[in-house]
Amino acid sequence: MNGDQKLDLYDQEKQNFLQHFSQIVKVLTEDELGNPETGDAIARLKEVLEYNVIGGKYHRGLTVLVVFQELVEPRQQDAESLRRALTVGWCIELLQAFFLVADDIMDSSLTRRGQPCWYKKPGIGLDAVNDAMLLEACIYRLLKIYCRDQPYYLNLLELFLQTCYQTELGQALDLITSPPGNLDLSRFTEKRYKSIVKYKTAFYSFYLPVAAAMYMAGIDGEKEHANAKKILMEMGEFFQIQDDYLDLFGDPSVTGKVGTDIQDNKCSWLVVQCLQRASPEQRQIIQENYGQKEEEKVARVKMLYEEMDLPAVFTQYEEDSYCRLMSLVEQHAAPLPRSIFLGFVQKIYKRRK
Ligand code: GPP
Ligand code: MG
Ligand code: MG
Ligand code: MG
Repeated sequence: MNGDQKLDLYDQEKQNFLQHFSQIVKVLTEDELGNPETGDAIARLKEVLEYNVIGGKYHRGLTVLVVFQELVEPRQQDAESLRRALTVGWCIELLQAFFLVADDIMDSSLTRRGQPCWYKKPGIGLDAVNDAMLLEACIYRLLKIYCRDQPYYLNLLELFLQTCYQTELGQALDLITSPPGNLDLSRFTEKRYKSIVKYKTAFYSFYLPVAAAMYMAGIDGEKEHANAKKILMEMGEFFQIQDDYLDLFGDPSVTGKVGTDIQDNKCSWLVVQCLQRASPEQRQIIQENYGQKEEEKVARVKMLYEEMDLPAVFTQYEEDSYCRLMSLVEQHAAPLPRSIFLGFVQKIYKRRK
């Protein structure tokens, strides 16, 4: 099966995946909604789920389902097993919602998925911190309800816990490399950049969904996981570089979010590339304008990036990265079918959101 057919598989499964969400909400809320002690909190949880888990691309969650179906023989794909794969897919979407609600507070973002960030809603504010933690707790409630009798239950638990830890380390690196009001351009190195994105994005967005499906299919060997990880981490780095590019050069009506990386003093791929190529005068422009909220200063940085042809540098990087990924898939996909990785690549390459 080639990448194009796989693209269809994601599209085909999307309706099925989305339809399962109402069951997820039901399982997480129905027993307690009428409880006189916690009923009000559960009603709040329902609202949090409906606002924050829906509206994205669902690539991570769908990947669990698609990869599971590719790894398990059709006759072993009974209704129960498929329901568990759908649920674990939703657990990854819950994890993503947990991270995004918290990340938007830390990044002072305004919009997400085309609507106001949850903490920006009237009456929510920093109560969103607790809502993020509730989203996280739901992951483990679902895993217990659906998977506790499965032989892979402990592997899944450890995988989710470990991935949370890695992502939180990555977020810590992201934050300490961008202290507000304290610009130090020597921090923005390629090396630091790679560590940040490996930890904050690649583990949870790429390794996690494929690894979860592998465990569910009974594939738990270290070698198999290390091979898959090698490809998926490279994809994760590529994906975050796109995210950084789109933060400034994407269309907010398509991405659903307005960029804040320049204002937030972020160690973005763009600023790292800019500094690698900048003349002393150009470096001075960054020194004077980066990491501040004034619109003119942000516009000056964007103008410099354009003068330095960074959009073309990005396009070239995208081509090179695609070739590198294809060769990694050739070398490291086995024993998994290549189509697993190719389908995922097709979903992200040349994306605009
Ligand atoms: C993406 O960074 C990384 C995350 C969303 C992980 C957050 C992790 C936590 C532990 C909270 P980003 O800020 O560039 O994403 P976006 O552009 O979507 O805001
Ligand atoms: Mg962030
Ligand atoms: Mg952010
Ligand atoms: Mg971003």
